[in-house]
Amino acid sequence: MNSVNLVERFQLYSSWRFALSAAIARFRDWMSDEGIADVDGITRIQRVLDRLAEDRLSIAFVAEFSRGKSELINAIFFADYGRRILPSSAGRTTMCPTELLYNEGEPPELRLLPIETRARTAGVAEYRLYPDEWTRIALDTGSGDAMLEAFRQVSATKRVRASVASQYGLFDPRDVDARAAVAADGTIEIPAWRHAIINFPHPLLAQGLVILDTPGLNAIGAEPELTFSLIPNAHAVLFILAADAGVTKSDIQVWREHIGAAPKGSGHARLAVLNKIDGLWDELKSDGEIETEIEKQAADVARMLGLERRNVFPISAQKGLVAKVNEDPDLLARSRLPALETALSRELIPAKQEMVRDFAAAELRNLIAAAQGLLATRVADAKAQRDELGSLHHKNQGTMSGMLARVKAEKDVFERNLTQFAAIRSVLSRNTDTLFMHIGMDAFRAEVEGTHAAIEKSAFSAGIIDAMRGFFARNRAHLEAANRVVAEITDMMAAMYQRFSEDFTLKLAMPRAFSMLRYLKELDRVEDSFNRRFGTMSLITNYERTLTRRFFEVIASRIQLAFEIANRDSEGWLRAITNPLEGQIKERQQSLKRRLVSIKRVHEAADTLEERLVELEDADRDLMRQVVALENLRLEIEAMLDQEMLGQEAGPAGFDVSL
Ligand SMILES: Nc1nc2c(ncn2[C@@H]2O[C@H](COP(=O)(O)OP(=O)(O)OP(=O)(O)O)[C@@H](O)[C@H]2O)c(=O)[nH]1
Ligand SMILES: [Mg+2]
Repeated sequence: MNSVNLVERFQLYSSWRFALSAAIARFRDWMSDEGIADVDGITRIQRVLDRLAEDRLSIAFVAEFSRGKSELINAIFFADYGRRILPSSAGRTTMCPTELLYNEGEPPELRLLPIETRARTAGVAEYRLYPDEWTRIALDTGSGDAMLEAFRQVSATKRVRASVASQYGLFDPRDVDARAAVAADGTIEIPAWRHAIINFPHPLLAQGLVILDTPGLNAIGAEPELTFSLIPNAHAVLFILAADAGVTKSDIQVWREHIGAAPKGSGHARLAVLNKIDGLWDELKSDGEIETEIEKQAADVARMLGLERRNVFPISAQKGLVAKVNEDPDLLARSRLPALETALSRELIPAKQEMVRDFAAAELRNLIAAAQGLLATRVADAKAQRDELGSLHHKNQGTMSGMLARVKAEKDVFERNLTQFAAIRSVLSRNTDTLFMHIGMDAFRAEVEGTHAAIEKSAFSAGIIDAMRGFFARNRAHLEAANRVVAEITDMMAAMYQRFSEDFTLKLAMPRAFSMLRYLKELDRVEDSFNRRFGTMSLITNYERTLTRRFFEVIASRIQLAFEIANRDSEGWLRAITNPLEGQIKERQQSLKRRLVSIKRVHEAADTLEERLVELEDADRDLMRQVVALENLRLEIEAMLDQEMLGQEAGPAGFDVSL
């Protein structure tokens, strides 16, 4: 089997991203040096570059406690350090969701959000904006021991009174098991931190990899950020079971409530891992017997999760780590870790590349076409002027004034049409107002407040659930209405473009396609997580009511983000469909003016004709140089966009859509 491992493939992907960015940056510099793009055009190119630079690939590890999440992260990503980077030990180890990432420009450090912040309604996402709310521990990346010591913080716990834990949403007095955990002095052990972010200059993290390690069920269920944001947004989620524990009820609960099926066509991978198969390596059994035993367990897992067998990966994270550290290829093969890495990289990276490529291609092709259109119009105008002046060689008063009259008439017709363009602009501006009435933030905030009020009012869980359902439904209706307006604007502008291309030989690229689909999908995704988590809830206690309120905060902030992006994208799109047309209209006006002036000048003093023609030829050569340079830049970018270095090997394991 060809096992390009995840790390190598991710590096290939990163270098592709850098090379594409470099080509786009050359395009941007050229456009700005030659003065071809307006400010908006440069901003749009820059936005593509920013997005490529910020591109992240996130992998979440989700499971009940002690299944080996942290060990697996160590084995896949950090074996090079020759030791365990993340703490992994028997019993509950990782106590808070832990993100490993690297933001260059920020110091290597561990950022810890105190558990006490759970007493307030603000979600983790909000706290991210306030660095002073986090406890920060500098990482001495030169010393392995110091780093290990720092990372141990993710396991930190503290004891608080049960009533305090309840206030944090970490203790449900009705839960028998939870009550049993209360000590004689009335205290209970809770995590010391709510969330940890490790800013760590590992090469993969520096290239945009984000790893999310999670604690077991109790903590996942209580942190809405995980349910509605971090887990559903991860590009890949690995769900881990342990061969020694089998598939327990709480494993199934984690799977059902937090992972389940990935939305179709989302490009998000969901893999199941059966860890700790080394527990089945019994020296008194033959290899065949062991193999049969592993097969049987993997088949059981597949059946219980409703997956195909080939989507379950039996591995030993621990032996995989040891094998990598000791460079022991036999043990590595036996750990079966490479098969998981191969599957993960085949699933994950091509899908990710596709998404980035689609976004960059749509925007760049549109920008390039606009630049080509502008140059083509300039070329055509220059030619018209040259022909005109050329024919003046054998001038006489008659042809001269005839020509003046013709250009004047052309200018008049063009300007009359501009008044029509102004009329369309005012229709466009009315449409734009309607569009922003639907997706504007004021309307959205009103929805949030209305839903809050409805939640507060209802005494029963059904009422609360209905209020939230209504929130989803109304926002969906807004987005759908916005979509219809976008379609109207598109039709109108397309007709306009066609007019100006046909009647006035402007070379225009068709308006960029746009719709609300992306934001509707995001809404679906959040609602999906909501249904999974709350769909079966029947009774609601006070404790759960607090929890629900907190969940709504996170749901609202996720959707708010989608609306904010929808607003920003809509504004960008409106500029993208109007600016090139306006730019070309202005150019044409100037060119008509120039033509009039130069005929007049030749008319008045015939000796300037030769000079004018030489000038025009120079300008023409300049234009041709630009056309060629633009074509070269276009080819270079297209070559990068087409580069297919990732998905070539014969089909992936072929995950069924239900996974
Ligand atoms: N035998 C065996 N033990 C493993 C393997 N992977 C992990 N373990 C052990 O299982 C225990 C739990 O591993 P962790 O990595 O801490 O598990 P976790 O899922 O991160 O657990 P929490 O952080 O508590 O949620 C540790 O003692 C590991 O050494 C494996 O492949 N084989
Ligand atoms: Mg752990």
